[in-house]
Amino acid sequence: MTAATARAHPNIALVKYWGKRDRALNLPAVPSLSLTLDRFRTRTTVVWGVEADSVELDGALAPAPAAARVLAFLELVDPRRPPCRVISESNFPVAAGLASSSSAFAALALAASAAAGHDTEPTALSLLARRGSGSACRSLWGGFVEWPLGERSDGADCHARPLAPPDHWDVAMVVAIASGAPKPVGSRDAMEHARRTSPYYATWVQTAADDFAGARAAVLARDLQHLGEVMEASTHKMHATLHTARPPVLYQVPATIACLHEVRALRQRGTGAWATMDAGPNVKVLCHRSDAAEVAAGLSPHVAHIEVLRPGGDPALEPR
Ligand code: 2P0
Repeated sequence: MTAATARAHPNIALVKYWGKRDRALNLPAVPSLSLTLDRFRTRTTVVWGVEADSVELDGALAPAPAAARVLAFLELVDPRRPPCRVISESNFPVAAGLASSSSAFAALALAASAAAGHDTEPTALSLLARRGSGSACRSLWGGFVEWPLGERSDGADCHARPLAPPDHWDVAMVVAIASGAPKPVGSRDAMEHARRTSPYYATWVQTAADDFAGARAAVLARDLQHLGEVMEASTHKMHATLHTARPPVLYQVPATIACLHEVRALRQRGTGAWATMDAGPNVKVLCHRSDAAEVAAGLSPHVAHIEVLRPGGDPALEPR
């Protein structure tokens, strides 16, 4: 029996991953770029070689579909694995829409690989984590991370890589939690639904490379206005594929729209703030750290809860 415990932070896409060219291998249709957050993290222990498989999430036995997904992931680590015990806990609400699957599968990839005595080099782990959840491949590094498409049909070159470290840029992500209600449709099903039924999906794919290149250059140049404009274009195009799917998927609630208007009003008053949304109603606002308190104050009348986060670091194994 061997055991390992790993911690990883979630990441928020500034240019979105949305749609797959290969569903079995989780190969994206578009390149994406993200910011890894501080403070929030998933902590996962894997015990390799016990009597029977078990999966515990946030203090309770995992529901069957979640347990099956975790155990199927362990088969990727080693198809001849022994029974394993997995214990995972996140210090942030899943309902916060903070990409919990990104930190979950990054932490699981690191803990399981270490427990199995395998390679824990980050690129190998990024390839592995991608199979669990696409966005997880970006949580193998802190700071700004890019996930280019790769070229190979087997996905062997489809992994994320670091673009700039956490201290590259003094930015903040202000998260406005517009609703804690369960999502009407999960992101995995929603992106496939948009791919199959939205007439705008092809345009989404065609224009993604330019957004990726623009955001990449803006991060390296620390050009917040350019990055913010590209980020907003990416999120609204992603949601346009949902609004034009059949039937449409609408994640926004009234508080979401109020936050988007507030962000625009902040900009009109001279504060550099730009919004992004994922597969849920919550709004995440990118700004300079020095403006984060003002942005949070502007958003607070519209929502019940606000979190201010900064760029976070790499995943890590806990010392034994
Ligand atoms: C992202 N999202 O880039 C995008 C933007 C949500 C909206 O990656 O099917 O849970 O496991 O690969 O990673 C959420 O999708 O999907 C996601 P799978 P995942 O962060």
